[in-house]
Amino acid sequence: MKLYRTPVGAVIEDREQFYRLENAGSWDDLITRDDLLAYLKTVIGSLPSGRSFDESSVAAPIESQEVWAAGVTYYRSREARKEESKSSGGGDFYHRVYDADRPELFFKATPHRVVGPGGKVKLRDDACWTVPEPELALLVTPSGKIIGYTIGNDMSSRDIEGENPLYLPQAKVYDRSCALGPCILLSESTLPTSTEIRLEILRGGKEEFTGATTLEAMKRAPASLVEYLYRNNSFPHGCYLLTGTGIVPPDSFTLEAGDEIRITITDIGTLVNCVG
Ligand code: DO4
Ligand code: MG
Repeated sequence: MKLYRTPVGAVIEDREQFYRLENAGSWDDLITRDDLLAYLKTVIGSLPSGRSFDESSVAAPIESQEVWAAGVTYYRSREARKEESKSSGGGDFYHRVYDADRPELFFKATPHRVVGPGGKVKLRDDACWTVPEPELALLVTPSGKIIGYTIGNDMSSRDIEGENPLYLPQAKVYDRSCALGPCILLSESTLPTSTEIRLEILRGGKEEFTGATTLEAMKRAPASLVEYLYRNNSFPHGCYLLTGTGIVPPDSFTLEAGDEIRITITDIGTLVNCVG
């Protein structure tokens, strides 16, 4: 079952039928429920359904949630980080965190820094090397339960991050530095390791970069990332946790204004954003 946020309320997709959820309270009320999937299964029977809905109106699936992110959870990310920070002496940090019990977790965005499907992600004007990071995003309730999954883009300024690891918040957190959507895939079980994450970047309508990975290549379990994030830390509205990137374009690549970024994750869908 999938859940979309639209200007007219939540829309449920179930077996190719769409249901508009009325009088369900706020988006926050809905997505902080530990029993959200079971709840929607019970109410869906009484809702009118249709075979389509206006997908162009879909918003980012966020109201008051913080967005956090994990880093260096894939070997490919470890290697990219080592390379970009070798002249600053930072390479060793990434090597160590990849092998450590404690993951790298960092604050990524507040809701106003997040764009939804079709929204424009931004390049910092003081950065010259920026890439999208296509990541599986976990939806976690206030109690720490993972109730769903969406697609996240952890936009990253690699020159700022590479200059000094202490600049990470500036490389990662700025207006429109994060995209989420298009929907929440609600599931009580973990996603299969065969789940594919695919990144396509189009420039002038032509493919400039494409790459793919699967969850099998992720070094850490989503539940373990959440367990660390929730240690001594509370999330009254729940949160999103991006689980790290396993796809990094070659070092010669940087995003340009007008590029189209398409991120597809099996069973969730495709998140499309332009750079602007
Ligand atoms: O350590 C820097 C950030 C890494 C990151 O965002 C990722 O691996 O996805
Ligand atoms: Mg990342």
